[in-house]
Amino acid sequence: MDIKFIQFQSHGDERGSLVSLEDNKNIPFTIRRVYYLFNTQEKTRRGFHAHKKLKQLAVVLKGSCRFMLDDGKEKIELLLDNPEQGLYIESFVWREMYNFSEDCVLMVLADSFYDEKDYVRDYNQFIEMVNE
Ligand code: T46
Repeated sequence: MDIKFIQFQSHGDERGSLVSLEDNKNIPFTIRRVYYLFNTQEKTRRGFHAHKKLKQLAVVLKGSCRFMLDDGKEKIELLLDNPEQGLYIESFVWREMYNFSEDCVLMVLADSFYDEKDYVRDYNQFIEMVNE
């Protein structure tokens, strides 16, 4: 599986760091939605779905968490712990998130509004769909 991390330019000086995210510039789509996960529990595993069309970019603003990405052929585990980079997640990739640090704030940029019909929440159905 081709894993794409996007490295952001960080404007850092003695006052701190600043990262700017812009539609179709350093973000490879038009941003229609932003959501973030926080107060996550270390032992909790979330996700367990793929999307039919949605493309997203996940950025850990604080702390860390792990992602397991599965395209139906290969499973890859990744650590997100750097607010200067984003993990690009295309459609038809099963994802699970876990090992959240206590202070984890995970922001996700999405190219569409929330639509439950875009979710594939059954793993067997996901495998059937990717093999079609
Ligand atoms: C994804 C991973 C990384 C909304 O009402 N609006 C929204 O924009 C989102 C994302 C969720 N919701 C509701 C739906 C559920 O009742 O919030 C609740 C929790 O959502 P979910 O169980 O889907 O959360 P995760 O952490 O399993 O998955 C989320 C995103 O849904 C998903 O697209 O890729 O984060």
